[in-house]
Amino acid sequence: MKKPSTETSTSGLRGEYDTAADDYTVAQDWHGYTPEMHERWRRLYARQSGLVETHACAAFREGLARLDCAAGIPRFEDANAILSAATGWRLIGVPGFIPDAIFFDHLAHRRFPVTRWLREEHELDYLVEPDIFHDFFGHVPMLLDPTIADFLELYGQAGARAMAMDALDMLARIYWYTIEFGLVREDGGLKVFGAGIISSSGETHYSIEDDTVLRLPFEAVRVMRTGYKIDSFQKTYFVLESLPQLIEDLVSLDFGPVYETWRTAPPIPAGEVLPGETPLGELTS
Ligand code: HBI
Ligand code: FE
Repeated sequence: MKKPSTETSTSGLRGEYDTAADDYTVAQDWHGYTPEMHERWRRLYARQSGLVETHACAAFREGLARLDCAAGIPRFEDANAILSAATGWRLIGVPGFIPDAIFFDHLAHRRFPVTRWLREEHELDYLVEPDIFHDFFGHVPMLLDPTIADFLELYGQAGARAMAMDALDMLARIYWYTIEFGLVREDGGLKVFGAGIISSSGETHYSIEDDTVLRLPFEAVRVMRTGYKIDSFQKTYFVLESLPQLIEDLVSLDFGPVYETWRTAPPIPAGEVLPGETPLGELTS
């Protein structure tokens, strides 16, 4: 497969698609990170970890604590020792966003692609592409949760069929509204488990605390029909009753007919409530 061409970067670590293997993996080269990069990681970590205590679900808080990665950019091999014992997952270094088919194949084999480079100083608050802070801080804690560990493998397995049925957009929305921007009800309140939220301080506050935010109960087909925003805070969040609901709802779903019915229909715009739907009220604890 032809690899996408990439722009040259200033860090010297960014977007090394030319040197990646056929499965898009690259060595982490942990010794290549500069003291400035480790210091930037510490600042990003310090800023987000306070919010984690108050706004993230228990699985995220526990996972992050187990990873013990406050002091600097973590080594994948250290995380892999913890992950392999806990859930059998393994981190692999990648140069950034990788093709869908390859991304799915890694997940189906319990390999989680983590971008190796760290955002620049002027991008601390916002980045459109994944970097190591988003991928590691945002995603890896949840890989220690048995439910999310199993779910991501199932998601990877589902990829080939979705692509064959020309319904990738529908499957991708499941990932987007859970793994990236998912909320879960916990102890009567609302907590964050999505990596896209928890790696952004603004969106963490917004998704949980803002009274005007549209929050709907998680319902797999509704999620698969809902378009999403990539350049602003989400206009709709879906709330799981518990993390296991994710697996329970999706293993019992026959994706084929759902894809067949909805794949050519225009998506429900983010932020829209359908007749008969009841948005969740204030759940903040
Ligand atoms: N590659 N590195 C990386 N990270 C992602 O989250 C990712 C990807 N490639 C494809 C992809 N996500 C999604 O488009 C699929 O979930 C559909
Ligand atoms: Fe992500």
